Amino acid sequence: MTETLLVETHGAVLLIRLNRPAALNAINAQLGKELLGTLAAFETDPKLRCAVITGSEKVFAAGADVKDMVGKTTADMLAENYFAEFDLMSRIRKPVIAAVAGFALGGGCELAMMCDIVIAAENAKFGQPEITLGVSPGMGGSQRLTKLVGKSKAMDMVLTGRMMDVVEAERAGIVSRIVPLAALVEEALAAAQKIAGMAPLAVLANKEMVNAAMEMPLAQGILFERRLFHSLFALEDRREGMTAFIEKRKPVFTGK
Ligand code: CO8
Repeated sequence: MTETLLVETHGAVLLIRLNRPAALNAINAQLGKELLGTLAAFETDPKLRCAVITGSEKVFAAGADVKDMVGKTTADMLAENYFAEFDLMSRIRKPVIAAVAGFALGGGCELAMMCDIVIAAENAKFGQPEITLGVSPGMGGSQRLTKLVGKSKAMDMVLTGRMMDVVEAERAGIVSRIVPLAALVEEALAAAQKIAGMAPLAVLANKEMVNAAMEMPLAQGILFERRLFHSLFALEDRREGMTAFIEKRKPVFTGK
């Protein structure tokens, strides 16, 4: 538990709840620091295999904290390298799931898109409304949204600032599954537990190769995938997984 987060451990799964209700979970410097610190500790804790980031039933996060930013100058933003530390999200090797209910706007939408899987409740709404404030996305929104939904829809979102409901967000590729609001955290935890039960090094490799698809030309990506696939044959867990399948039993993975 920190001032801006509620943190629980569920076996090998870390559940992080953004908790600034009075500001609709707006991301200020403190929340950013505490969230990234918690995720950095998650990454190095061998007992933890998967993380879930969620908000409240009303809001995932309503963006970067406008009250924090309103008085800043360009010199302040450059000197602080404002929110550049969120690059950590691209370097985390373990899977992180966003469980989104309510508003995921601006930096909140960008935070969700930094996660590996977005599971959303029926009331989830996604948007990049920064244009209405006279600014632009600043935590990767113009880039990740465009890769996820294509140019026309990304332009529509970024230039009009309109929100997508969850059905549109799922159809467009931001959301992986829609679940009832009351079951959101439970479903996200179940997905995380499922991942946490897989061979850990294979999980890292699978995440790495899907991410490579976002960055690499196809031929290089396919070669990268094949080489990683080949390398998994060095692992005891690979032999165990295949042997257990043939012996019709559950595999016992050791992370080796
Ligand atoms: N920042 C600060 N405070 C906020 C924010 C925010 N982003 N969003 C809501 N709040 C506060 C409100 O000011 C209000 O506080 P108070 O009670 O003191 O007046 C409280 O939360 C409740 O908000 P509302 O009364 O507005 O609640 P509603 O239910 O009527 O509306 C909305 C909910 C639709 C979510 C509405 O609050 C809203 O539109 N919020 C702003 C959304 C927005 O514009 N987000 C983008 C912010 S900019 C951004 O994210 C840039 C990211 C990149 C930065 C990286 C830099 C490098």
